[in-house]
Amino acid sequence: MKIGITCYPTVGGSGIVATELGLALAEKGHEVHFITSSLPFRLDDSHTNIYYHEVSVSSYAVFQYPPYDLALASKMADVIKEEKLDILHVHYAIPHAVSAFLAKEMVDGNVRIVTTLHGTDITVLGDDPTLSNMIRFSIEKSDIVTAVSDDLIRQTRELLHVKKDIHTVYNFIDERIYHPRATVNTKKELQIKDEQKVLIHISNFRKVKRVDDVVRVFHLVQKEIDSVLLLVGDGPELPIIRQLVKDLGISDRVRILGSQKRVAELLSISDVKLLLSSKESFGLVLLEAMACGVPVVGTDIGGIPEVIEDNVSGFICKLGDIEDIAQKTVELLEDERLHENMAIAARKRATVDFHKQKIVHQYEVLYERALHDK
Ligand code: GMT
Repeated sequence: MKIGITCYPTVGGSGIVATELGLALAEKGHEVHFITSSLPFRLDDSHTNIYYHEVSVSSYAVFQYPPYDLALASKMADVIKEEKLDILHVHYAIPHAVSAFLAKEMVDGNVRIVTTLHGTDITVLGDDPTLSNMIRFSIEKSDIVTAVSDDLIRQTRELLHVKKDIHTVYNFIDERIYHPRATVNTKKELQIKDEQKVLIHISNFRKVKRVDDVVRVFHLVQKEIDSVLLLVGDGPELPIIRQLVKDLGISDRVRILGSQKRVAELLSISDVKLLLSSKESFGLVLLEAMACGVPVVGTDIGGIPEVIEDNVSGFICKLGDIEDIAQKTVELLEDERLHENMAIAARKRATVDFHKQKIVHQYEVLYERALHDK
């Protein structure tokens, strides 16, 4: 098939999943055309069957806001026509599914639109009265709609009253990157003693990630267990988190590492990963940790309980229940046998239930269906 992919090309989970999907489809022999504002993270020109079409926006004095969505629609229509695309797979309803709808109109309907919902477009924007009708419209007008968890489908129906069929297609990771790595010097380099346990949190430090809860949990854990917390990523809450770490007097035990490319290496020295978000449609970082053999502790919200099997590959805790989360984390770190069993179960879950080829095949089946239902 000839498949166009549009996503936010930045480092976020949706961009990673869209890029990995494109790469996997190209490896299977499909022709893949990325139509994005810049080269997606992890994509370069060394891949067979992959093409990149950059969307550029003209800025004229009359435009108070440069019309990216229209430039994208126009570029999509050009690529559909020139490259004879069968499928245009857009990640995020706003603005990508809307631009795709316009592009499809411009080419007289000669393409099928597949829209994947990743979360923020529904759980945050779906509540915004200036956008909710547009989001619903773009979903209803797509030929096939997928979401990254059952919970996201539930929320889409609840918030937007969408009637259309939505298929759950879970996220996946590239096992060639995420697997337990041999790490000889990493602990030493980060001034962590061999015997110290390592907790890790990775996110974009938005309010919904509740990184303050992570720090408060660690504050309790380190009283019981000799341990260090790695904070990986950057975002608006980081200054507040830095201050909290100082106020709690744990600066010597917290390593604030900013954005890092060597995530698999950092996960490989970690004993537990915490994701305590208040909104999380899937939690790709959980899968990354699990694939590296790291048990995970997450909150009982969104798609997190669909990723972590409670008491098997990690623990599911009540949102904001700092004491219970700390107690479960201590239990996991103290009980070697429990930790080993959970590490094995976590890796198995990530690499079997969320196996890349299995998920990529699910998308292929949906593409076929979209073409068949023409
Ligand atoms: O979590 C974010 O803030 C980034 C956002 C994105 O656009 O990548 O993540 C969303 O999509 C990911 C990939 O499907 C999911 O793993 C994340 O759970 C989801 N984030 C939220 O729902 C908050």
